Amino acid sequence: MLWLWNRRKLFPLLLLIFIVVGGLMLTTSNHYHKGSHRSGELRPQTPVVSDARTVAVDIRNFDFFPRELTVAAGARVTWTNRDVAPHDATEEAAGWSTGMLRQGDSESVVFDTTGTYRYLCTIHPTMRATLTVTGRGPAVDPEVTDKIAGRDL
Ligand SMILES: [Cu+2]
Repeated sequence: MLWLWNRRKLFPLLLLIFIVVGGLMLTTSNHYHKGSHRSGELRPQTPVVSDARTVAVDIRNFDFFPRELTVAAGARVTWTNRDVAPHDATEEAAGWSTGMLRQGDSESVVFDTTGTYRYLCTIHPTMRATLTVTGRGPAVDPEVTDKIAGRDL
């Protein structure tokens, strides 16, 4: 009789423990999954070529958009941080940098010298991108370029 009484009390308690532990495991794995974008596996992106005088690069989800950008010499490229986390865009050869950008901050760099610049975020070195400056601007519909860059999305 005593055993039966205990068992009846024990069952709801065990059920509660299962629910709490299961919920915690689910939450933990979910957080782990959300954090996986920092592991260096970046989603593929379409390279963007722009002949515009001013070109925008968005920083969001620990990534640069567009990650591969080609602009014409003399273009002003503006990086804007859309993340809560601070980011920067710094050339690997340390030739130029936006400096640290907090959420919503923007910084522009004017590129007069042709070449290919590889840059990264110094706090999150898995965030890497390439900027190519060409001598002449290729004929690209700026509206299409804007769509590819995600500014209309
Ligand atoms: Cu960063």
